[in-house]
Amino acid sequence: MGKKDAAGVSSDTQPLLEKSSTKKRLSFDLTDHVAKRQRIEERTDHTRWRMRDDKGRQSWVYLEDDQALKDWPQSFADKYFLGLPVNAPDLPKPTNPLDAVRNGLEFFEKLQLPSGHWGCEYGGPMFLLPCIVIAWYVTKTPIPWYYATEIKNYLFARANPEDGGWGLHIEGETSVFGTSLNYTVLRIVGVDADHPVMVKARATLHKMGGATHAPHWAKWWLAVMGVAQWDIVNPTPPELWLLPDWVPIAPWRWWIHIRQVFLPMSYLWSKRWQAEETALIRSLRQELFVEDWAKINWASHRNTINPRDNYHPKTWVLNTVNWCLVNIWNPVLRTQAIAKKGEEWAMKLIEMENENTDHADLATVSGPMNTVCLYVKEGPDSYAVRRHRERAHEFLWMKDEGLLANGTNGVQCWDTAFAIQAVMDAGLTEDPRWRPMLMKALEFLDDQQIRENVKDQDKCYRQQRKGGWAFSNKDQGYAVSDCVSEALKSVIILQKTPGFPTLIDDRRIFDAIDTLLTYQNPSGGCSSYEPPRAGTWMEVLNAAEVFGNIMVEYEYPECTTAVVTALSLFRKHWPEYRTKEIERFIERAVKWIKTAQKPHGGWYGSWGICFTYATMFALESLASIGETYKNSDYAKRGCDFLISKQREDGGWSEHYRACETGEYIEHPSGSQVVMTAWAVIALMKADYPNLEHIKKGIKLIMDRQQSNGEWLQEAIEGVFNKSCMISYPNYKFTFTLKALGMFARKYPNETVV
Ligand code: LAN
Repeated sequence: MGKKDAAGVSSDTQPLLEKSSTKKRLSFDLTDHVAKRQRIEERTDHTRWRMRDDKGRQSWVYLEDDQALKDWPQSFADKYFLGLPVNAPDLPKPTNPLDAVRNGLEFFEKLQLPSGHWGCEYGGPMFLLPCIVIAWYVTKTPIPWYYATEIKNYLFARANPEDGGWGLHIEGETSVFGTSLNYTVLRIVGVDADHPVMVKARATLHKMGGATHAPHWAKWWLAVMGVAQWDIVNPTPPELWLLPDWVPIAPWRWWIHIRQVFLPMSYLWSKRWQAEETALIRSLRQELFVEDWAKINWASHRNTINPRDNYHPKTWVLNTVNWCLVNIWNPVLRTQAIAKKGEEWAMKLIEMENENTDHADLATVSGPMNTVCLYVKEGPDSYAVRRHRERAHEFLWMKDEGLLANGTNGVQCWDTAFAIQAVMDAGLTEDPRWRPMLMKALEFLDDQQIRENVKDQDKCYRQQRKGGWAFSNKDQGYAVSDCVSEALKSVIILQKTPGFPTLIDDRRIFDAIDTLLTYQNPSGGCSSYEPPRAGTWMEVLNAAEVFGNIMVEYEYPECTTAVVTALSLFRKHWPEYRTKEIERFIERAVKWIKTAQKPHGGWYGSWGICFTYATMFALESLASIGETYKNSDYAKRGCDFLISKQREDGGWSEHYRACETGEYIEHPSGSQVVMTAWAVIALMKADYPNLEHIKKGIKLIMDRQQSNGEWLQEAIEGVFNKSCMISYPNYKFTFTLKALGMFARKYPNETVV
């Protein structure tokens, strides 16, 4: 396709290396960069934005050219994402849950993108946009005016209305992490320091102690920019990568996200690389700190942190390790040769990651960091740097409030799998009305299945992935236990429905099963990307301060249940394949689910908020082996827990603080449709006998449905690492539809309205 936006920045996701004009177009002269002010406007024309779906690679394109505007009309989905009027027609008022499902599907179908998946914003965390924008700045990557403008608008819209700062995530309280980095972003995109928004944010930042009180990751970015000095950054020595594999703390054992972030961090820390000084950098040195910049004793602030940012204070063990690294290892023992060897191996691993993901990289932190590393190693115009620049677009999302960064390069496979399952739960897969939509979804999952393991997987410490699915798309290519499971279930469901073709043959289904079977931990539970490679004691080395449970993989009821249900469905259709192993897997997994139940009867959720989410999964696991309310104490206690949290209006409403504190906390804004859907699904799975409770929940979901079939966005739904929230906007469709559909099938004679 090769569409180009008007500013000449290609939104093409294919390599541009061969194209002769590319070099010229993307190379950028520093003097220009410094001298020219970033163009920034009040707003862009939202009718000019388009979501480009290139086989599941999403990027937003701004059409400045009037002819292009005519040639590429804005779709329903574009308008919906941008908050523009979509004029979806009013539908007949549903009188029963199944009609409500049909109305919901009428609307949701229109949001399916050309490649067959459902796209959505995947925002929430407020530290991701800074990673991208600072990486652009230090690598002298031009920022088109319409990006700059909408980044400004997004951050203005998301500034805390009271104190003007930004938090760790959109619903979180103001922190130094959020405020120091987003303030920096606004300055980079061209907002003046004396703009009232900046004056207010700066005052708040200063009240919190200024950027010397920022957590590790912010200090690292500011050091890369040269706004802070490297001595303020706790050590991240790349030579840790040289430790033999058997060493218990060797980084290959860490959770994939933390090791992939540590990797580029360690490379640049070792090089103490800093961006070329500009007027803006000099100015930020004055703006972000309370003290006179020239007099700051940087080393003395390595461990200074504002209490609001200190969710997981560093342990005395880590503090001791850091002290030894700073005072003994670095000055005395760390030879040039060791440092060089460490850097070289870190760079090799970064290059392998780039090759394995075609420079998309694992997620929105490591990707921009890797871009800077490549820029430092290879210079501004190398293929790797240019390809990273191109792929960065896939992490951005445009909406009514402006341009934000997504947590990953999309939610493609994950949401598509749930969309299919929602139709299945309502018993509508054979209805020809939905066949075209489902066919496209199946074709998408067919195209997105990962067909090979990564090259040299042991060398780069990757997990087997053949036959799996990633959360987003195959380019990113990191299989996750529950993403593989949900996609596999959806494929099996459709391919076993009369009228659907077998796009994925048995061998490829077996590949997925073979990979899934590698995910079980000794405890019986399943983790996310890999089985744990070290014990949870590794958390003593958690240096990030702002997150919990980040150092290693844990077992999760969500992931475990997804694998259990996928294996259960699989063995119904292929009872002969690895029968004994599957049986044993399920048995051990459900046993683990039982051990993870909390004394109050609920389960703690790590990826959705919070007990409501995980309890839904856990009760599904129990149901899959026939344990329900009437015959299982575990299931009964799970149901009683949920019932005890049901609100007067029939809904459920859990606040994200539950994830941080480990206690169920009510959301002050009242019942939420998504949580209500999770709770009623759970109760239905467990055959909860008192239907009145379920009916009240179902009625709430139906009452909240709009006349055009949609549901409106409510509070944030997802979480990671205990402290950071993340949006799953499609859950308001997929889980509501699933709950209504399940109800309609399970209790066909019950009336709700
Ligand atoms: C995700 C998103 C999907 C999520 C589920 C599939 C829902 C979950 O069941 C397993 C874990 C997984 C894959 C997951 C892990 C952590 C991610 C990638 C994220 C929450 C999206 C963003 C987050 C990532 C860590 C953000 C970058 C931040 C760092 C701390 C590195």
